[in-house]
Amino acid sequence: TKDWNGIDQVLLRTPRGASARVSLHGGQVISWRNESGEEMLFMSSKAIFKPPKAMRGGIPICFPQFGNCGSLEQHGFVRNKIWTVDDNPPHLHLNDSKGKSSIDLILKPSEEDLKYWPHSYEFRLRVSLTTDGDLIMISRIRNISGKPFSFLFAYHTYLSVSDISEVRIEGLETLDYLDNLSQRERFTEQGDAITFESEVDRVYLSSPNVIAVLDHEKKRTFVIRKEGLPDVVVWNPWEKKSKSMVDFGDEEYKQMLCVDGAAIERPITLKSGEEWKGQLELSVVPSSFCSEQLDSHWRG
Ligand code: TA6
Repeated sequence: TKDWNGIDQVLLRTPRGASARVSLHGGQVISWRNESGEEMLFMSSKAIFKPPKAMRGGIPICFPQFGNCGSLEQHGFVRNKIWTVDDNPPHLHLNDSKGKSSIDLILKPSEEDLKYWPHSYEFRLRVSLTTDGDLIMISRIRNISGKPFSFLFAYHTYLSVSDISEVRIEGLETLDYLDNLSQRERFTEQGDAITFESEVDRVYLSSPNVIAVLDHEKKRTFVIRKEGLPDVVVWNPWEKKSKSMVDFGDEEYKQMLCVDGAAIERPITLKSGEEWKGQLELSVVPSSFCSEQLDSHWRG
């Protein structure tokens, strides 16, 4: 079902009580709860609700730019725009929503927007909850201008974790990464899993389409499955950086980890009329699933 909370948020719910809340401000998923009502995404206690600015948490969408490597505002502008509900999404996509609770949003540039990013596009976002409570986000970006354009993209996903020093990421071993903490210099991951004891801000390149984030204390694993998103951003600001952000509580860095399905190393170029699709699927499984089971169960 979908219930409107006021005019700018929609609550998706499954028959077994899982839920997701989507805000039209930025097309941002701001909550994803399991059947016991536990919140799976981080939202800072100091998040600033100043529509349409993105809030510190949930899943802001970064497009057409990632970071501040370009002429636009940090992470591009779509996360700071008001989206609208797309009542008649193209029929060919309806099979995406079989047995799911879904909302379709759409964003197109205004005349004002075209002044600072002169490319016409249609950005369709479908947010769905499966009957098992998995969260699926499908972005379809179509170039409707007369000429090609290129962009970067990320689902800036703030996962809620119990204690960052007890969290491991599996699936990024041996990959190259760009380190934002050293002028995006390129390194190769040597570890057998990514663990955290200080600020991390990296873009892992050409990653597998299934990543596991293990929360030791909660004995649960986030499984991130992606399509069209070759890179993975891993970010925790740690204590010093988070204290410098007004919308970040002093100790909250311990309860969050950004693991973003992204396309950053190689910009995506669309010819006129072409459409790009980037899909992210988030599930939570008991950590009793050892990696072999993860392999068969999730790596398909
Ligand atoms: O790599 C993730 C990152 O670019 C970090 O450098 C940090 O800036 C984070 O995104 C948050 O960005 P925001 O604009 O949401 O404060």
